[in-house]
Amino acid sequence: MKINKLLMIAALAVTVMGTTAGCGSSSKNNNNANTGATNNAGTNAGTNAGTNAGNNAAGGGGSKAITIKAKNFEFDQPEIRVKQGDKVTITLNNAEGFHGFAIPDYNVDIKENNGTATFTADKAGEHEFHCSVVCGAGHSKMVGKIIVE
Ligand SMILES: [Cu+2]
Repeated sequence: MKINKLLMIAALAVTVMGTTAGCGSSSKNNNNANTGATNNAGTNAGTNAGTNAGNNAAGGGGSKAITIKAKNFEFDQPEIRVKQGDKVTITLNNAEGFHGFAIPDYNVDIKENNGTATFTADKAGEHEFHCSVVCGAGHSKMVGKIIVE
């Protein structure tokens, strides 16, 4: 009997506490409103169409259109190969950030988005290209080479 009484008291205590807790919890706010459905979709939607159009299999003297995509902080093509004598048209596409594209050996310097430059690749060998707009922390890493063979 003694034990039963204790159990009943305990049960009552639990009930009371449970009720109190229930009241407390019912006043809790539901703060799960949608934060952060940020969408990163759709940057870099491909614009590489037309790259390498008109590649001349016989080598040299053809015309070659190349689209270079720039983002923070790299070009999508660190190495470009053309044939000596090719007429090369380069289009700079700033997919992210604002960058330039310069080949000093060929006096090429594109500084606007979707700007183009055309030159005849008459000097064989490797020629450096780099970003020509100071674009931020990784600017100096934006280098590559055009190989005229
Ligand atoms: Cu830059």
